[in-house]
Amino acid sequence: MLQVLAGKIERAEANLAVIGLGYVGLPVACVFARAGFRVTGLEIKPARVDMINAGRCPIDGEEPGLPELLAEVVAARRLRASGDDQDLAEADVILIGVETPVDDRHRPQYTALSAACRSLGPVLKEGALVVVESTVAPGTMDRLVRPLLEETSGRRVNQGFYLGACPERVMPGKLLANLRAMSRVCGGSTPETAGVMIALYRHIVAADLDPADLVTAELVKTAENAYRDVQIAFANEVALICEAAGGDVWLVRELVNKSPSRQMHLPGAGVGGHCIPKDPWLLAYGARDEAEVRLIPAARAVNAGMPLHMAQLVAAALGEAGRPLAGARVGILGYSYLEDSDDIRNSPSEVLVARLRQLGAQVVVHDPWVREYRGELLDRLRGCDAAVLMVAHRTYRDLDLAALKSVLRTPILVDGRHVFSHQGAGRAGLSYYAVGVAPARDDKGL
Ligand code: SAJ
Repeated sequence: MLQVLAGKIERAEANLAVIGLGYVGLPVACVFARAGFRVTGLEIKPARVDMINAGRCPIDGEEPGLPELLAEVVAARRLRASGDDQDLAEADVILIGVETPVDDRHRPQYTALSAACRSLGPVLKEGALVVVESTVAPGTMDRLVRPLLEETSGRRVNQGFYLGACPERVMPGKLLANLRAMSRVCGGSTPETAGVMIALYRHIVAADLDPADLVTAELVKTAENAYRDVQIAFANEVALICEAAGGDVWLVRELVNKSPSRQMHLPGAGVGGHCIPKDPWLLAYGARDEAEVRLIPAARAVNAGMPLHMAQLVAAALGEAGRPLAGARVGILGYSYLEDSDDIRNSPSEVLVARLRQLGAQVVVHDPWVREYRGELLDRLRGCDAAVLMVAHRTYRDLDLAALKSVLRTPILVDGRHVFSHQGAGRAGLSYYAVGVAPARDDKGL
């Protein structure tokens, strides 16, 4: 059966279905449709189904090429969105790209993934290949997806259907580019299944396609993001030590990275987004109760603490100026989680704003990329007692600090992303505080 499927895939004649038409599912549905496959997209939100079938892209933000590609493949009737599970019955290959968040106790929430399996199982075609693209904790394919599909389809894996994990490596703003340019791990329920997955993804991926088993695919994706979180946490911890020890973490980082095979990451105001704050917990969950996991939670705590550290820097700066935080007016520059992005998921600024308000400050927010916070920056910050740089948007790099000083009630600038400098702020008459730079050092101007 698998060889028959392999032939249909080679010839792009296999019927494809994608469950979940979000950041992951929609781009992959479009590029497989462009590659010649007939693709049915299953989406639970009716408004999204209608938008897609009208050829309109439901994803916010700038996604170069995606709106045009979507319109093209819908017009060519190669991609159709549907809310009806029965439309899965004809699919030879089904990709699942639904959300896999963690709850406030950092445990995976597989409601959407389980629902996708339960809706697919009863109509799963004999010999079909099911590939999960969502990021899942190691062990999830074998402990949750396989049994659910076997139970609801009445078929056994590697006999009545085949199973794969091919974790997505998408990045908002580069969805189509990354899909083609980034390598993928094709984890199969058998080595032959991994081979068929490689034949499938070869239609849309120009980079390496690495065969693996299911758990390896799960481990790679969660480990690559946990790696980044731990690296950022190390940089942040060195920043905190520099503040206490009278150092400048940016100078320290520059010199450390001159040492061979050192790549100290960027310290800053926090770690947001849809991947990095979540995937380390998925990796940790894979240890279950067998392996002791200490570094990953510790790194998460360091990074989650950085927005609170920003609140401490603001309080210290106001204290130096003889103004209590309670009742002060604080201006936040940047609300998205990443520079030049409108994505606010897990934004560090959200944590800072809540903390400052909890401590009695009035807070105003500016962000040229986020609809509700757009507007004239200097107008927004007029009368504030501190300006706090949280996101290194390009537009902030050109900010006229003298003009900023002229509208502030108290001339304080707190820099969470090393966009400005002590010298530049000083020339504009601003008191400058920065993550990783000791205030005492500022006085010496070393
Ligand atoms: N951040 C730091 N210091 C750093 C790097 C990032 O504080 O040195 C912060 C950012 O400000 C942001 C958060 O971490 O708040 C995440 O930034 P990110 O650059 O990791 O961007 P993401 O969240 O979009 O991560 C994605 C991930 N890609 C996938 O999951 C497929 C990640 O694996 C990539 O490494 C990352 O893009 C990338 O390299 O750009």
